[in-house]
Amino acid sequence: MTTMLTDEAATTLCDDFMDQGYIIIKRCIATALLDQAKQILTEKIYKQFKLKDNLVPGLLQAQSLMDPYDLRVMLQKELEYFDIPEQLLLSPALLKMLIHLLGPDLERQLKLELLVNAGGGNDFFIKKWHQEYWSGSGIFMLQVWTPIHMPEVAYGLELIPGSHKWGHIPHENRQPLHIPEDAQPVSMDIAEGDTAIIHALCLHRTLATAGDTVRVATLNPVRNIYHEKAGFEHLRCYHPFHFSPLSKIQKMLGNPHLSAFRLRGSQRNP
Ligand SMILES: O=C(O)CCC(=O)C(=O)O
Ligand SMILES: [Fe+2]
Repeated sequence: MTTMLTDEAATTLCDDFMDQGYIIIKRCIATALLDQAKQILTEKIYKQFKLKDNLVPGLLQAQSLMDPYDLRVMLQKELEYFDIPEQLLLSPALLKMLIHLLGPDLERQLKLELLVNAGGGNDFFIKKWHQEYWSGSGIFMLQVWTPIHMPEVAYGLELIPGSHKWGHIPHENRQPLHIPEDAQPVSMDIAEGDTAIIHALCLHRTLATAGDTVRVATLNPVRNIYHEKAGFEHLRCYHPFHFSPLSKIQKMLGNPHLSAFRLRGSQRNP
């Protein structure tokens, strides 16, 4: 069962977001949707490699049989094919929060990779402290981070609350040149069914899983369709997934010239 977000709770989360640079929305993703996502990933691994019909052993074996980055891209594409990212983002409490923060005209970034934290020292997957801004996200872009498979012993991300107010942090070779000594990192309190929304300037990093523990998450950057670009978003690929009444009217009018009387007396639907 997902919980509905009251207006009061949404306002509190907005305040927390301003203060901390991230928020966790609890129990906002339906279990059935997460189960569907797990099933899709398991079946893809099975079809591709004829590996065990079980997500975690399948993933662990698959990443030794294929370039681990290509594997993650392939799996995210499979989730895309079944429309999982969009269904996640349209989960009522999450959508409500996105609308509170960005307004109702929303698009999401495409062509990403699935985040699989499966041990190993590869620092491409076990990310060091970073701001998303370093990788081209504008500051009006929100990172929506959703665990799909997350056993209780697994960690989410570690974040530095308030670091989004430090501005663009100088960095070299994907590492901050300096983190203030009094910074107090926290491990995010997140479980399957929850989702995190992170500001593009909030410092965060991966907490590596231990042993055979595997954590799978999907990151879906979201922005307002009409916001000025503040990073290099124009070099990326987007899909609009939610519209305000004004945008719906504009679409109804059919073309940017708003042709006179286009729909007058029309029986056509839509
Ligand atoms: O899920 C992770 O471990 C890292 C996610 C992240 O921060 C990123 O992909 O930018
Ligand atoms: Fe990140």
